[in-house]
Amino acid sequence: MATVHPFLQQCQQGTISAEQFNTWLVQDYLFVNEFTRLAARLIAAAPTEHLDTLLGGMVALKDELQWFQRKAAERSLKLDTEPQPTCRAYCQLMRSLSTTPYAVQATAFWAIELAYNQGWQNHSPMPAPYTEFADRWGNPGFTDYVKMLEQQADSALTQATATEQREAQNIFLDVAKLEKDFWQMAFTAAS
Ligand code: MP5
Repeated sequence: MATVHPFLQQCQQGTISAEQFNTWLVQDYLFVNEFTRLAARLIAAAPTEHLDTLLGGMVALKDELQWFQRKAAERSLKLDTEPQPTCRAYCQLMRSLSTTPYAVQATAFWAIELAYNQGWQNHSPMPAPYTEFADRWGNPGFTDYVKMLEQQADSALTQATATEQREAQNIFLDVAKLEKDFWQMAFTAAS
C-alpha cells in the first residue's frame, strides 16, 4: 500500500534510523524539485477557474523547497546528489505527463498529493524530530487542498474522453506503486 509502510510506522515509533530518514529526505527534495515543474505544466494547461487552487500550491512549494534546504543543512546533508533508481523513475513519470491531456495531469497531481496527505496523516502525530514532517502533509489545511485538487481532477475527468479516463486510471495506479517504492527506497538505498 502507498500510504501504510514500515518507514512511516518507524518514524511514528521513533525507531527509524537517521541514515534511512536522511535518505528519504534527500531523495524527496529531488522529487519535489521535479514535482514543481509538474505543477508549472499543470498550471499552464489548467482552465481559469482552477488557477487559484493551483497557484496556492505553487506558493507552498516555494516554502517547501526552502524548508527542505533548512532540514538538510541541520542534518549536514548534501542535496546535489544523484537520484536513486526509484526517484529517477518517479521523476521520469512526471516528465512523461507533459504530453498528456489536462485531465490526466490533474489526476496524477491529485494522486501524488493524496498519497502524502493520507500517509503522514495516518501516522500522526509523530514524535520529535519527525513531528513537523507529519504535520506538513497531515495537517487539515493540506487535506482541504487535496480535496480541492480531487474536485478539479473530477471535473476535468467528467469532460474527458473514455481513453483519457482510462489513462488517468492507469496513472493513478502507477503513482500508487511508485509511492510505495519511494518509502522502500529509504531501506534499500541506505546501506
Ligand atoms: C509528495 C512528496 C508530496 N513530497 N514526495 C512524494 C514521493 N510523493 C508526494 O508532494 P509535496 O509537494 O511535498 O506536497
